[in-house]
Amino acid sequence: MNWDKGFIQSLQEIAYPPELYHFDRISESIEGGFDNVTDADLRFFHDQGYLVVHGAFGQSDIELAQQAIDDLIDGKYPDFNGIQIEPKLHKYTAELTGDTKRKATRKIFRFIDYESYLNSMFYNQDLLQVLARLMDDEPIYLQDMALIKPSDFGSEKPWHQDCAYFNYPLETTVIGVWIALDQATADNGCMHIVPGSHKEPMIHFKKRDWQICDTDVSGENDTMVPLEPGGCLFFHGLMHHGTPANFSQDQRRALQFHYRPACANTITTEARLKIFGSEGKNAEC
Ligand SMILES: O=C(O)CCC(=O)C(=O)O
Repeated sequence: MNWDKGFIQSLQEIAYPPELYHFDRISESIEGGFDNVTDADLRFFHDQGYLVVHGAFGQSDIELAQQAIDDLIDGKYPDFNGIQIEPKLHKYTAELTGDTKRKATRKIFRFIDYESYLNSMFYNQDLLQVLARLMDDEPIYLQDMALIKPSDFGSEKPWHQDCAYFNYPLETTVIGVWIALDQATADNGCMHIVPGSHKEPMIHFKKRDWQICDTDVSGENDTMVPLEPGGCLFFHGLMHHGTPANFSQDQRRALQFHYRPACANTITTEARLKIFGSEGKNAEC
């Protein structure tokens, strides 16, 4: 494969209506890291479904996490197989090595049992304390991922709710924590959310992904969450969110950790699909 201009351009087709993402609103946020989270911020989270904390992790954390991601992609842990390549480049997977593999990786999942620094970030005591205050319970592991939006051709993650993928009753405070490892901007696919939407479960359809139908997205309330490296977004598992494509020259790496309250009960997959996909996962819109 030849990464020339023509090849990159061939990967830049926009597969969704451009009006699906708005770029004029920016989220509320607080400065000063986890220590500065007040009770009023907890109330804000429960009302709006999110909380943005700048300066949650420091420069050395970020550098170590970036190195850990490179190590995972480069194959430092021979038994680890949680790398997902950007869908547009699947057919070239066997040819990707070294820098091209780093450039083409879209997602890394279930790494905290392999990578000790990322494990220590998942279980960071200050982070867990904020989660415990938000949940009023002990936060328990649910999922760990690194979400990479490659420069030049990183694809969209359509609007969805994470709880549509988890078997918990609707009243469970599942929380996602999205930690920027690069500057996340309007141009390179920062997170977009709809504040307050965590009170509304939506039917998901099979379209570009398992997602909220494009015509059901509340575009006018779309709010961007730009972050500096080390900034962190807490978001409720029912928050409507998505990220547009990245055709900029800047890669956008992030960690996304999910936690559930210790007391959470589970529901069956069938019960979950009754809520989030009445026709099951295969209905199209
Ligand atoms: O980081 C992104 O691009 C968004 C990913 C996301 O929302 C998800 O995987 O649930």
